[in-house]
Amino acid sequence: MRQTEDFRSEQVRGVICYIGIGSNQERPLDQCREAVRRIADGSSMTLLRCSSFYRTEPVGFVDQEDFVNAVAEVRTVLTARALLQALQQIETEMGRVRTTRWGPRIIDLDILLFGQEVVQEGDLVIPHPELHRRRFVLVPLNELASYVIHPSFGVSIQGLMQRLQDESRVERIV
Ligand code: PH2
Ligand code: MG
Ligand code: MG
Repeated sequence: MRQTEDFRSEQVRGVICYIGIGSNQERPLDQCREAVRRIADGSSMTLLRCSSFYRTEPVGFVDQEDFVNAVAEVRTVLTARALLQALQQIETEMGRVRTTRWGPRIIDLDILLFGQEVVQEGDLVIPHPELHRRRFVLVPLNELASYVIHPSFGVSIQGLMQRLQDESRVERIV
């Protein structure tokens, strides 16, 4: 019994989350890799897996460079709010300056899913409100989490992929 509890406390504690990673400035692939490295090195979360990296057509504000996008799977004991702060700290340390919404960025780290939690608190909305509409999110997320259920829609990621209308370009690079 003791062994089981040790195992639970060390290995099973925390929530599995999916983080969207994006960049379209200053060697975007390197920026995305650097973000993954910082996620893995920090003490506040454990990197479990990372998707492939994709070159993607800009969505929303289209007159900007292509993005590189990926998704990281992490386990964390942080609350969703504290995870947001940890990710914003990485963005700031990597030189992110907040300018136009949907405009160019050196790094963007978005909480896509936080276990099965649904959060609606102004600046913190989980699942990410655009997740189901964006090919550049769903393609890498589907690599890691095709059977995971979107907690607001009750549909798997694979199911969202099948319903996806966005036809923008998403090409696997590595
Ligand atoms: N992020 C945005 C707006 N548009 N387009 C692509 N392809 N990839 C992104 O990460 C992205 C975007 C705002 O966060
Ligand atoms: Mg974003
Ligand atoms: Mg963001």
